[in-house]
Amino acid sequence: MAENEKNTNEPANKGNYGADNIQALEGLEAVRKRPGMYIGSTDTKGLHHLVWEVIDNSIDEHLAGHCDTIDTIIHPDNSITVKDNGRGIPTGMHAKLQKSALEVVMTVLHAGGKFDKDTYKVSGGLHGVGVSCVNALSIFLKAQVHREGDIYEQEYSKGIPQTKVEKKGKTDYRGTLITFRPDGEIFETLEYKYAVLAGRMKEMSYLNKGLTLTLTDEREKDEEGNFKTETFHSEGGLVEFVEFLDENRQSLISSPIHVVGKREGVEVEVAMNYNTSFAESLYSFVNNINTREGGTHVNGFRRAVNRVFKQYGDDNGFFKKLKFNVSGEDFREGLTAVVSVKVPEPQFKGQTKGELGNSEVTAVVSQCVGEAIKNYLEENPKDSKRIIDKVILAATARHAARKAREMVQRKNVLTGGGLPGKLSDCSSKDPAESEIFLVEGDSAGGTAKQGRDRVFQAILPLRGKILNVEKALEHRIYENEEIKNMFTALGVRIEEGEHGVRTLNIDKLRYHKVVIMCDADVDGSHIVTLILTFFFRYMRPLVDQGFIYIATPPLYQVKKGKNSVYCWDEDERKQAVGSLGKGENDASVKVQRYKGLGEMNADQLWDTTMDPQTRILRQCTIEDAIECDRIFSMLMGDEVPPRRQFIEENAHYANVDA
Ligand code: 0RA
Repeated sequence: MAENEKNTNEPANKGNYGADNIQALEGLEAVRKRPGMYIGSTDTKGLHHLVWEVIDNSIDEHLAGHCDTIDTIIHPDNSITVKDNGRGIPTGMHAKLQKSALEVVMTVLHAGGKFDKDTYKVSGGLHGVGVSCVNALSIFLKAQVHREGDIYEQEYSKGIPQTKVEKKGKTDYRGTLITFRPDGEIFETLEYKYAVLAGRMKEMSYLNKGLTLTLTDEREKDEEGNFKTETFHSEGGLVEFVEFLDENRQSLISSPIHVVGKREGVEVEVAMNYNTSFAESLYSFVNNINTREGGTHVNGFRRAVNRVFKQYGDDNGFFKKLKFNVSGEDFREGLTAVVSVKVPEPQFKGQTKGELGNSEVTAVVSQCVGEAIKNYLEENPKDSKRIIDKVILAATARHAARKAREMVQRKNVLTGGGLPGKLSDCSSKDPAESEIFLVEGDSAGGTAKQGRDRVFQAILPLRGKILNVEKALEHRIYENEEIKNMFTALGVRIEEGEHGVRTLNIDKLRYHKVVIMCDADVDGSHIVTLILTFFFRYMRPLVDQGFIYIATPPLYQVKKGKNSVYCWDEDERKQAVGSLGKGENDASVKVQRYKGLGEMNADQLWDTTMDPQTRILRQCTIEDAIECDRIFSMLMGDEVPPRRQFIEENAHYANVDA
């Protein structure tokens, strides 16, 4: 570092000090004026982004070979500490700016951290804006550096130093600790979500094998008074990642196919597995950043998979009996893969910058993956045949599915968007104010129809248990009456693009609230899960955009004379029994356990569950997509033991209904 400081080539110029200082302030002012430009948004996503910005600097230290542990703590006031055992942010005098390098790193926009250009910055948040942005957006930040036996500290508020860089004593430790509290003037919410942080850390541990990440939540204590804490570490990297993703699925092959390669300065690592399910789970990363919308690296991967498997099947005559061609998408069913590339200068595209744009990456990935799969197929004929058999099954089913899907969608178009007969639509045509209730059973559907506000609330009754899409071939899904009704009522359609990639077109979505309303019992929960599985696998954008909700009917009505109270849980019931009567043994107090929506009349259903003024709607959001994927595959897939265990650990209704 010392060398780099001298390397700035410019004489120390005291006259510039003021000007540089002003520049630094202007930079941070810009961040505070337009935080969205720097961290994406000021909602919960932006809030969490601050943590990734800080951790990314520590990951850089890991990638440079100087750091193996990163500890993150959520403090009770939702401030965050990130501690690493890297080299420590340099504290010496920055020749050009005439102040401590620590202050420069923390206050100058884009100073980033590394002044040396030898190592390209491989990690880095989506925006890669650096820790000075976090500083600018924090009401309080303290940087503590343990370096060469000394502790240094500086504090800031809104990015402005509140103290000098001060020596705080001696240390045997080496590393950096950053503690920050996000500014309430900037962020819409200040509450950190453990699951969001843990999910991403788990992901990072697989992407950076050998690195240990810990997460501690000081807001939550267990019975023994210990804080909630988890450690994330993987020695197996991507192979372990894929095994984890497929833990609850049945594998077709003995172990994942692993690809490691480097070409034209681009590092490629892929692990892939085939399982007996019908879903594809593909996660892609560029420089450790999750590229949700894929991009050139994913295209290269698909190209290789399609080309090499197709060639292998053709060469061995496996496809001879088929009356139609296998196509790209047939290689996707039951595929679980993680594609990770390291690109020196990544270009991100798309609405959310979640798509890699660098065109040269396609060929690089395609070649690396192609070679590796080819070798694998030659060396593992038994596993290869199993994959090919699965592909043939997929191709056959696809043929049927396309016809079925076209039928649903064509009917839709021909009849001018004819709505399902079972739908009681609302009169409003404004999707933003319209709601649709998906109601379990015709009888509850009838009650809901009477109870609703017909101006903006539509009712679609669903017959009992809808199809389990996790276990069904795709064409069965489009043949299913309840699912067809949902497509037509919602006004959404599936479109097929390159490589058979399906996207959901929601331009004509007719309601911005899609409310799943089921009985408050075990069967009802099962139906909610079935419907959510369907939305997660086939209408994912509706979940991502926050259009999916779950209604919460009350569990009890507690009544004494003319007074009555609805209760949503056991505690509320106890309280109501206490406040209305003389406690549990008071016989004039009546407790009704509502097991089904059908036990309520239309007025009660409106008052408790449908009236926007009083109801409780739970919005479905995805905090951790990977965990979600695993849980759906576990709840709805073939493997029974993990499901039984999950239910035993999580069953809430068991007590109530026992
Ligand atoms: C600048 C230069 C060097 C390391 C860092 C910054 C650095 C930044 C952060 C942020 C969080 N943890 C960090 N650890 C290190 C290189 C230091 C050297 O050459 O000694």
